[in-house]
Amino acid sequence: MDVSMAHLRILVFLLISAVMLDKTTGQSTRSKPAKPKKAKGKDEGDLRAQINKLWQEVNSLKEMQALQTVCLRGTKVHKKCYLASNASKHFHEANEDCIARGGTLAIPRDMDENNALRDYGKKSLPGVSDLWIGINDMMKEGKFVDINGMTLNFFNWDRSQKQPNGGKRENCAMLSQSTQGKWLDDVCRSVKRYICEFLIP
Ligand SMILES: [Ca+2]
Repeated sequence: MDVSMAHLRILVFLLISAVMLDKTTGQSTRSKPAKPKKAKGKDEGDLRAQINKLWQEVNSLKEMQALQTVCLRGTKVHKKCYLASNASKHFHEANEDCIARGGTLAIPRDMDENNALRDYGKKSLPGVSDLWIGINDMMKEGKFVDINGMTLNFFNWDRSQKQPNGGKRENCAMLSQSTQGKWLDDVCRSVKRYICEFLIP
């Protein structure tokens, strides 16, 4: 946090300096004999390119800072930030809310992530059992994929309850505290709490 804040300040300073320099050179060229047009155009182009590059860096640092802020409130696991929702929503609304914040519904990709998500859910949403995760079989019954339609390599269904067992009626997956983090399918229009995940660069 401190490091990127410092970076941000330096970059903003450089940016202001570059703009000032642009003004000064702009003024001084007036008093001097006019340079050939082509060269002046090139200088301006270079300066503009440099300013654009600085802006890009400022923006990417801002993004990183935003993610770190998310993680200050949420929790950081491996290369992900988890942040619990404040409200209960339908599966689609829940995912749209996560996307609007720059993430997606949490998708546990292996047992470590699943356990981390379960533990974070227990801590941040006490008393809440069921959480939407970014997994569904809306496109093809029985073929569960992630929120982007990509194939999954990890599943954690509650086989003791023969999950998923909802057929065409239940196409969205949830992680349940009452089954120690195992997954169950449910009706996508039912309303649940959820956790968003954000990938950290
Ligand atoms: Ca289904």
